[in-house]
Amino acid sequence: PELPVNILSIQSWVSYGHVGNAAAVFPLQRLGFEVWSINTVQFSNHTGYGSWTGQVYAPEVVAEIVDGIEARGVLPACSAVLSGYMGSEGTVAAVVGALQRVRAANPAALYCCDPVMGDVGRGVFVRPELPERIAALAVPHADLLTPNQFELELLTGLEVRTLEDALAAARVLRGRMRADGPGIVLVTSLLRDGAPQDSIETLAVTGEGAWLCRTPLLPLDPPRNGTGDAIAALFFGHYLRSGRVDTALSLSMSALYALLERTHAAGTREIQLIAAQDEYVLPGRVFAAEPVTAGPTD
Ligand code: PXL
Repeated sequence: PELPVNILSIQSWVSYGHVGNAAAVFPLQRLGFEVWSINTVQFSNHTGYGSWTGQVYAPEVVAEIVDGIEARGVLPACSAVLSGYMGSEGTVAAVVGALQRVRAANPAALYCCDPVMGDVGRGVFVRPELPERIAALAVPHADLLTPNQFELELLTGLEVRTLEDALAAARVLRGRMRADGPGIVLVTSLLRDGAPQDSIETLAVTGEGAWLCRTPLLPLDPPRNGTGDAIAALFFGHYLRSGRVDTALSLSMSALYALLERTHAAGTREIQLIAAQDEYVLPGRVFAAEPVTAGPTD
């Protein structure tokens, strides 16, 4: 598509560091997108530090901001909606409400939902009622879903240990997404039986096929909050730019690897989101997205 493309991104904001919109907006802008960000909270820093200051906005603020955008007459020019961590049931409903207003103005608008719920090792870290609400309210409208392996299991109730398990679960999830859309499931942080040690994989599944991108495993400790938010933004952005899932998978994971490698080298708690800017458009080291053929692979 011709740039600039306008993306509505509804996520948290932090002043110091990079999670939520503070992890998603800049990579998307660096890829050439106009980002209309709506912040669901404004905190001093991410919650991984254990303490923070600031406020959670009332869910009604999302609709209020959409009112103002609508009053500019520009809503039909919004071609994509991105959502991430949602702190409450009210936020889930507010995100879906905003999406429906965008779609009323532009039925072709694509929705990428990052179903943030938890992670292997940490378990569910959102309020206990949220997974079911996200599954019921947001998933049916999604064109792209970016669960990690844990969230894929939680959403489907299926155990994911092998590549075949991951493919089967992703296909179950595809069946619950918007039927008129591209139906893309991106499984992140995949650690499966049979994969090489010291690597981590990302799997993209569509109605046309599946692709796997393998990158070297960097230390998972300390946790790099915001990594998932950056992945969803980079993958959605590269998909909107190229219209190709294999290209989007390869470029987004190559960019992500460069970002994490730089962060590891710097030894910082926060991801090096700004310093890695040149990697977003043209990653220095490109990891290929390999088509997944039927049957067990290594
Ligand atoms: O990365 C998800 C996220 C979103 N919003 C806030 C967070 C985090 C993760 O730490 O703290 C406020």
